[in-house]
Amino acid sequence: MMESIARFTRAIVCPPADSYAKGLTNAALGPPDLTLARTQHAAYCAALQQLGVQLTVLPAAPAYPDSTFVEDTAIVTAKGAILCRPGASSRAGEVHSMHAALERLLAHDVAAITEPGTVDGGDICQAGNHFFIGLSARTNDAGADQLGRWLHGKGYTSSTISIRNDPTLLHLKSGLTWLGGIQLLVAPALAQRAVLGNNDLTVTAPGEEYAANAVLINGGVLMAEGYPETAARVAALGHQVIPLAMSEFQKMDGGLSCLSIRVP
Ligand code: CIR
Repeated sequence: MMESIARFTRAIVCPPADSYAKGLTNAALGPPDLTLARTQHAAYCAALQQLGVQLTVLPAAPAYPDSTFVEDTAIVTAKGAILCRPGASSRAGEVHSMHAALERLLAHDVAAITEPGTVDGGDICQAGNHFFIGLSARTNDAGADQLGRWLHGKGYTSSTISIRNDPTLLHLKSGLTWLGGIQLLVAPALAQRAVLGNNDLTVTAPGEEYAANAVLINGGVLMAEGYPETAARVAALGHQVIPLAMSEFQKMDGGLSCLSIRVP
């Protein structure tokens, strides 16, 4: 039986650093406006707080331009946490500050993906007691194997989905969000995947693929603003949609889920 809700007490975030525009991107949407990115980040943090989430704010890290995308550095579950080993070499060092934060916050030990494995947290979609693990340019087979074994040891199940042939998806969660129970929000690129077949799929509206990355948290669904048809589809499922401006993160290939690690 799947857990049908996503409840979190805390979230870890990290504001964009001065070097933010030097991060990795294929988006071709132009350089981000740092001031606006910080304003959007602050609104994201405020939305989490309004949902009853207590924030742990890591100091901005100029040595790591992509460090605001904290989600890629760890996976935190109700039964333990595991540090990722990001697939982009420029991001490898981001795990150190996350490790220290998790050691401070969590009662249990923090495991780690080890060489030769690589895993980006953006490729990992928790759906109740099941985890979808994306195989991508960032998450390799060895990393997926390590993570799968760790999850199974905790009593979770997992399955893999390759997105390696899909240039529209950086990470699995760029195109996939759990909406509770057997509800999934998906980009069209994932709508025909057999591994998702036992679920109820809500597909993003044409031209609104970016809206597939959303966050179900404490009775709300954070969604990128500007995708009205998809927001209406999610609201029609009975969800409270909370729209947030994301333009400056989209320019750096980031989405809503990337900006926090949610802690049960
Ligand atoms: C990167 O390419 O790693 C960053 N510019 C964007 C990471 C987005 N993270 C995510 O989807 N989980």
